[in-house]
Amino acid sequence: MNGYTNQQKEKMEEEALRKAVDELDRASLPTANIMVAGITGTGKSTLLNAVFSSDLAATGTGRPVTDQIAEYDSPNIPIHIWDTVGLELDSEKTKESIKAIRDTIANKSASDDRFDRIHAIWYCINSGSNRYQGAELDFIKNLHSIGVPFIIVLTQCIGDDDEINAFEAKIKSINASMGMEDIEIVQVLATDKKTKKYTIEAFGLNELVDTTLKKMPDFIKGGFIAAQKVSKAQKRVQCEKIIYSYVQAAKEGFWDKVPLINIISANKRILNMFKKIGDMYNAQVTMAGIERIAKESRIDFDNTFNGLINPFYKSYHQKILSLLNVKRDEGFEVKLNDLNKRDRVALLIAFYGYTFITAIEELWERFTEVQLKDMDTVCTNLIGIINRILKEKRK
Ligand SMILES: Nc1nc2c(ncn2[C@@H]2O[C@H](COP(=O)(O)OP(=O)(O)OP(=O)(O)O)[C@@H](O)[C@H]2O)c(=O)[nH]1
Ligand SMILES: [Mg+2]
Repeated sequence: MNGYTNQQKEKMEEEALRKAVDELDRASLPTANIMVAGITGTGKSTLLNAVFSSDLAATGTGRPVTDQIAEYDSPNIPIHIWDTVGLELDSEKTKESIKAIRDTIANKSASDDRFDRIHAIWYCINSGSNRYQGAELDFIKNLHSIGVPFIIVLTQCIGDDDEINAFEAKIKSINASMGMEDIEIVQVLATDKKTKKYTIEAFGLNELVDTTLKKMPDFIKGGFIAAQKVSKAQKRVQCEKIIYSYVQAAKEGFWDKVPLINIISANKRILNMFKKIGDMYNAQVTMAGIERIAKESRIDFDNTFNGLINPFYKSYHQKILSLLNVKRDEGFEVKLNDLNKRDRVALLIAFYGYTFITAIEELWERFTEVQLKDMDTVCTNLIGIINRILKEKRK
């Protein structure tokens, strides 16, 4: 930056930092595109209802692109589903269907806009079918060649373990012989299976979510994690990432460098961070709701901020540090003494970020999907939980 005065340089730096944090605030969740394919009755709809919000498949706006594909989405959930319709694989008609499906997905996946592509394919095969050949195998080969992350879901796993494992091994070896060793296979029972004598509990959904995330491109993961309702662990990991991006911005000195931007602006950023965390748990809470929570709860940014340097609050301080200690290995260093303004803002953000995650996790576990869609219920209960957590921390 030659030819600029120091003052100009500083101003430009400020501008760049301000942009970066604004970007952080604005970034909304990307919508993940998932294709679910497989022959009729394998359990695609059952699987979708178990992984995503239950109203998605039932009330989603199904806009068939072709007669062979149904689309589902929802205004509240950052996911878009492509589901094959009535695939039989034996008939002549199916050959045309397969071509149409393949072309649709391939066209999307050639899109310049990476957000518009299909980000993962779940191909469902009934675990009891013991069939991996002929037209279906051709179809899989065809879909796989598009180059989208591909997972075979062995559905309705209620049969003999050894038989299912043998079937999986057979699929693996056939895939390997055809250059498709990158295909992951996950065994799933999407909903409990009740028989007269006993119930087999659902399993495998967590593994399906984890495997999908392992293969899915990074830029889309946030949307998928928010949309799925299976893995709380993945939601927490994602929320910690959100907190650390705000903490990082604070540590880089955003609040130091921008004149007149003080603790009040930091507070607003923290509210934005809460909103992002809320979105990750699919709790319908607007910015107005977040503001209500901040106002009506014991959340007190200014006092906490001042408490971070006041020796009187040493024990409080200690609690915040122990909260953050877990993260020290990942490079988040906090010095007890000599806390400058940046570090204090960083601590403030982390402290309330963790408080909010803990509160919303509790809400998410206790409440039904329907309850989580009611903003008043969400806000009122979050206020209660946050107050309890803050009271416990202050003891
Ligand atoms: N208990 C239990 N039943 C399942 C599961 N998956 C599928 N089923 C049963 O299999 C039937 C068919 O499942 P669907 O989810 O409708 O299958 P689909 O692949 O969507 O079928 P099409 O829409 O016709 O292509 C359901 O009525 C369920 O009874 C499962 O994970 N657990
Ligand atoms: Mg279906």
